[in-house]
Amino acid sequence: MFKSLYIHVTVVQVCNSMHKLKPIVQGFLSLEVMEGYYLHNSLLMLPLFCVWMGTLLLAGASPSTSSSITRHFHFNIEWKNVTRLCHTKPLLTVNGEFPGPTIAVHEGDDVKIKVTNRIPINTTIHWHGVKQLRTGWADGPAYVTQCPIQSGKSYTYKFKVVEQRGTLFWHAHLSWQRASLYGAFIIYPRMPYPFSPPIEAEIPIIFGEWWNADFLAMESTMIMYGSGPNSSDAYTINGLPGPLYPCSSKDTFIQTVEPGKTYLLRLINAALTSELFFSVANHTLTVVEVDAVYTKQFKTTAVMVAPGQTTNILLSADQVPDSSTRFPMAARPYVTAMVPFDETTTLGFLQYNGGKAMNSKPPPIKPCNISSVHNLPAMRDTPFATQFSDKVRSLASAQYPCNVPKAVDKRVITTTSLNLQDCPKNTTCKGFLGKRFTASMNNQSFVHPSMSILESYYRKLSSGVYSSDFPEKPPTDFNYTGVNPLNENMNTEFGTKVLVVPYGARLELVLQDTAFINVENHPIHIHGHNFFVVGSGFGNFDAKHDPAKYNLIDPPERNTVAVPSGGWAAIRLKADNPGVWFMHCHLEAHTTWGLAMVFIVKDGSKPSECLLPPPDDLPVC
Ligand SMILES: [Cu+2]
Repeated sequence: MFKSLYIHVTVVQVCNSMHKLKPIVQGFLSLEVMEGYYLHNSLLMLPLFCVWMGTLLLAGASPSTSSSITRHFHFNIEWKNVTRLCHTKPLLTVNGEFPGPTIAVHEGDDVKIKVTNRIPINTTIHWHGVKQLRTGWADGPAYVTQCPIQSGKSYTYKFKVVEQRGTLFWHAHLSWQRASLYGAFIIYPRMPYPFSPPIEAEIPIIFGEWWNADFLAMESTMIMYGSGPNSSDAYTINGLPGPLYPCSSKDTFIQTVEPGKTYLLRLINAALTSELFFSVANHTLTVVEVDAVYTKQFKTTAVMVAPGQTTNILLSADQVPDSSTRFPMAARPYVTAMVPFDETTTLGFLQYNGGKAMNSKPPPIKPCNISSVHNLPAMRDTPFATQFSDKVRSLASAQYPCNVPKAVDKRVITTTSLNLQDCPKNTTCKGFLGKRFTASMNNQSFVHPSMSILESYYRKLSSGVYSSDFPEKPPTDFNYTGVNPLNENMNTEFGTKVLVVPYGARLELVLQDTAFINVENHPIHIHGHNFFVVGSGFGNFDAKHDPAKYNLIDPPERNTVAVPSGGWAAIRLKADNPGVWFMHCHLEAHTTWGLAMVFIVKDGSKPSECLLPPPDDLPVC
């Protein structure tokens, strides 16, 4: 059950700059951890503290020394029977856990996660938001940066967490497997938090979805007939739907808190189909971080978190509970689509300690009162979602500067569209109007090749795998958000087109929603880089006037942007991570339909600006 964990300690000393550290002594420590788990507790912190103290002594007691450690984990991908809503079904899990185990590391750590595939189908795992500096081989999206891990095989993801701190998550990145294969990825900072109240405890709150039916079979049906996904049967908080669903009261998340203490809630939206609103009854929430980047603090009654996004909030247990000693917390969708939707609410509870003994049953909740009780915005409250997004600003302090590119080398404008494709002859199509649902960027519907794009790029075998001609603007100008959703809807082209940019290029990407089928909020996620959301708005992007209104002082730095429904978002990034990077909608059905693209960042001139060679155990197709 226990296996040895080797900690590789690099003792460093300060060079001229605070940031340039030079190794002077190397050593090894070992301790025991439970296989497949990382326990962030005093057992691990004690040796780390000792190493730190030793480092201080060796390096002349400089306060700026740090240590680098290798963290080992083992993920077994396996089926496990799980019951929710009185439905028992085999679920894909990591080590039999649902949600999967939390990965917790420190900023600067080397991470090695061995993933063993113990299921009869292919799989991969993605470390969502980890930049993977020069280590694209460990990023995870199937057929983009690696061939899948085949049944019975293992692959060890090796990477370093460089200058990132906060809440991220991991999830499967092949078909719809992430519906149950997900968990928190927490990076502890090397410096104290830049917010003041002492934190009593840190609580991951992972939102997910539950289908009574087999979601992988549902995906196969979607692909075969061009149809849409079935709505999920429940939303979940840490895998638990809560008492508003049939046969579900016992599966309710309850968090105990001490009156007067402050807690850090790490909100993660791992759901597949929905942006979500979240609130805690009677409590004000303080946002301090999004997508593992500190923000300016702001208070809010509720949070909007899109699939692929994370949000850290402070919650003070400063209210007086009634005789139930509990306050409900709730999440339900922020809906912009017109298609049928899971419009249910997942509920958990904040249990105040020191109140009377915990009830065995949660207090009765009247669904019709949820909105007033929990500060939850109405499901179509776009004004709230917009105001919330507009409040998110980078901290932009001396210690945590906002390095937004002030000028750009290239602007790429791309539509993010849903489309209807004419039904091919002699086939059955079950999308709207008897056609096939597709989705596209600049009218290109992304097709996964049958081998890894990164590998074919690295080995210069691109022929037949991808082409380097992703269009840098829409093929035709039209009134993107004003077209007739059905009459003017257009067929797309299918292919694997990539955008190639030189190392260090300062890019601006304008993501333009369209009205085809319906306008909709698309959470666009970029691999390998964070970006800055410098502008957004409703309607069509105006290249003449909108850039003048950009925020180039403290725009939010993120890995996933919720592009406004019927609007646009402009993001900037410095392409300083050589490799092949996926960019896609984090609404899973939209990615299945092709709302995705790939960009390649070429090597720079220095060795430190080049992609590392592939690892020996890289899976083969
Ligand atoms: Cu989308």
